[in-house]
Amino acid sequence: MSYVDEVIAQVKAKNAAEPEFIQAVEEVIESIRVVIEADEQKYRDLAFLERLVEPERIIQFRVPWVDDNGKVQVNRGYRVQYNSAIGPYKGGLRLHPSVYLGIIKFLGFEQIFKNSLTGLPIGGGKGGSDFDPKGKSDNEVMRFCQSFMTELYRHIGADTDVPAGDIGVGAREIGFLYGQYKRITGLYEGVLTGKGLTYGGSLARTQATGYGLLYFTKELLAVNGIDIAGKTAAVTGAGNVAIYAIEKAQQMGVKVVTCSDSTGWIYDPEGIDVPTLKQVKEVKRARLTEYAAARPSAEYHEGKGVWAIKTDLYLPCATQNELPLEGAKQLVANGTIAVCEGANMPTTLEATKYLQENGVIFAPGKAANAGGVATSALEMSQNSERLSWSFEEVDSKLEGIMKNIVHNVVAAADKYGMSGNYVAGANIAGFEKVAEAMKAQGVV
Ligand code: NDP
Ligand code: 2IT
Repeated sequence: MSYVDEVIAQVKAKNAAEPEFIQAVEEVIESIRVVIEADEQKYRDLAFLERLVEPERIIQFRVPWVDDNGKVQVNRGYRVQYNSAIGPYKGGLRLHPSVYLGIIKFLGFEQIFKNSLTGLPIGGGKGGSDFDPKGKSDNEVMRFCQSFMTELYRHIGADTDVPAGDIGVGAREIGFLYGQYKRITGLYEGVLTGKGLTYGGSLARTQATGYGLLYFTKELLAVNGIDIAGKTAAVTGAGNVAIYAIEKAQQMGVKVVTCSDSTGWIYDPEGIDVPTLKQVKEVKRARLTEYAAARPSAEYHEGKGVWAIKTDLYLPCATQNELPLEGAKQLVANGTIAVCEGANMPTTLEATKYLQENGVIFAPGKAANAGGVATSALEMSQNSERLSWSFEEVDSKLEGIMKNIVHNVVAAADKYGMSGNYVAGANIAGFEKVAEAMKAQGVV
């Protein structure tokens, strides 16, 4: 059996109860097969892939907190410190009832290559909890965050591991987490990113993932001879990534007609109204039914199925495996030009393959959504030098980083004879830097 196949079989056997993790590893390892097989014996001798797929450290802990009725609740907290070859661990915290170790491992593994693609010195990590912020009061969220940090603080630091937001973690949660870290350690340092602007946050970090997705998509379309202006788009999700993807798309002359949340989706043929969406999701933390109630032009549909709407671009920005094969078939039938992932791994492996085989330009999340973590790294730089840059400065650096990623991804795919396969291009380009650093640092 080839070395690559051996390692994939081992990963499946050792992590059988973690399908998302297996999916993420299989996608990456399959696409770097060409690189490994060009020098197989060396990689085998170094047990290189076995080391790559094994997190440097997994921390799991109890998170007890008291709800508003005085009842004690217990959640499970995680931080997976995956790979520190090119910098301190960096990656978000996710609060969602679906969180278990396999989700955090898949996200941490993806983060290694994404962070490498940014060109900035950040390693891969991820954390979170099965706590559900929905329906909780601000005080309950605060008590949970304080308890979570009361364990996490001993494992993180501005030069060791720097968490940030992800699903269910935005400015409110980062504020509570930061306050508790500072209270326990006495350190006023850049230990978290996505902080508020009054205490060390960076301008443009809130917008960065969504804006970055559009800078990336525009450049990738341009490489393919297509102008983004005048196109129509479907976006899924209605959170941080989706909202700012829609905002930037509209600034680029793209008409976005959909968004979705965990209960249903909106079709608004006049174009999503961003101020209304922000009011419903950022201020009121309400359901999209409230968006439909406020917009006569909008239709609300229960459940999933945004892919039913015919648009030029499809930008999934909600969660993993939201786009199944059935959806991909519909997108191909609709004549969709490109699918660029704002979320992490929103497209199943079968759906990805179907889109690629049917001529749809497909950009994986680890390249297309890297703008968030890239801007987090810019926040770390500003914290280190104790300065803050203007919105324009951060935003123009972000745009430059995203364009650079496009060109590196395209070049890596070309170099290995897989032109147009941006999944392979992203995985190879991300892997090369990490591999070189790991080799240089010996067996650790
Ligand atoms: P938010 O919590 O702000 O928003 C998530 C959105 O997706 C919400 O609209 C939510 O619905 C919906 N959603 C979440 N889980 C599900 C589910 N299981 N089924 C259906 N819908 C769901 O998170 P973000 O916008 O920050 O994150 C979205 C995606 O982007 C994630 O995959 C995340 O990992 C990824 N990402 C985030 C980055 C960031 O900087 N924040 C950076 C790079 C990637 P509801 O409103 O009902 O909760
Ligand atoms: O998936 C991601 O890249 C994020 N949630 C952002 C991580 C970060 O450290 O900003």
